[in-house]
Amino acid sequence: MQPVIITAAIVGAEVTKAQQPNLPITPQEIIQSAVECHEAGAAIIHIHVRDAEGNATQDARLFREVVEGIRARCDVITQVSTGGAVWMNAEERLQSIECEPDMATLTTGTVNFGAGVFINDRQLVETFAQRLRENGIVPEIEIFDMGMLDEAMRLRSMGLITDPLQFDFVMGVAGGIGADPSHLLHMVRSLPAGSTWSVAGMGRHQLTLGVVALALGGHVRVGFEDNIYYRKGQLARSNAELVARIARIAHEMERPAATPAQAREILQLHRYKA
Ligand code: KMH
Ligand code: ZN
Repeated sequence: MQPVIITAAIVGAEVTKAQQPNLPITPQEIIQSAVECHEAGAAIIHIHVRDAEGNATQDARLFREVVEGIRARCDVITQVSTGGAVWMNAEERLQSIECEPDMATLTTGTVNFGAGVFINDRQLVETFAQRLRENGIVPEIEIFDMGMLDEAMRLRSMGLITDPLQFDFVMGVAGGIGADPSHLLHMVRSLPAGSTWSVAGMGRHQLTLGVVALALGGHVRVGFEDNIYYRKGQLARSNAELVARIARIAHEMERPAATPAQAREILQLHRYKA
């Protein structure tokens, strides 16, 4: 079986320190958490940043500080969020790619997001895809609902994204597709040949859908952005604790955690590099 690429989504835009006291907020805390996750088996760090008050921001300088700080300490793949938070406009959201990350997220449609709306109209999505392409940044296509897959196929036919495509199925967001393994199977079966995929299950589904992904040959995302608990009623001590658990289970299932170098090969990240 192929090694599993573990992505650690260590900050997010919505979780607060009040909910999870071990949430990394400052650049130094985020860098430290990224390094610990790398040591625990993560090959990709999905990055959001926070301002001095702990609020989500897409401040380019903060992203640069975090990405450069991570790169100074390990070779883990840096993947910045272009999603930001639901209250941000497109221009604000795109600032994150200025730090020349390895990858960035690309959500291909609008979805209800709890009480908010995560707006990704066609013009925004096409602009984001174009900007990633121009800057040699490999997109991870975030799928919050089934129709977003069709929109991704439209971008592919327009030449705005090219194979092999990497998808992340975000499942269990209030307003998006439910965290049902049968939905996951249906989406996986709809992918173009040669695509790679991971699953990000919300809350308790992080673990269960992660295990389903391991069995199906997919990759897995864990971390505080999607889930703050180790088990019901018990907060996780760190992002790395969640990474280490899925790495242990993966090892038992003959899916060793991919190194960043292996993940770069699997995702063909080198295709954009000179
Ligand atoms: N915070 C969500 C509204 C991404 O990182 O690209 C969007 C999000 C997706 O987190
Ligand atoms: Zn995110």
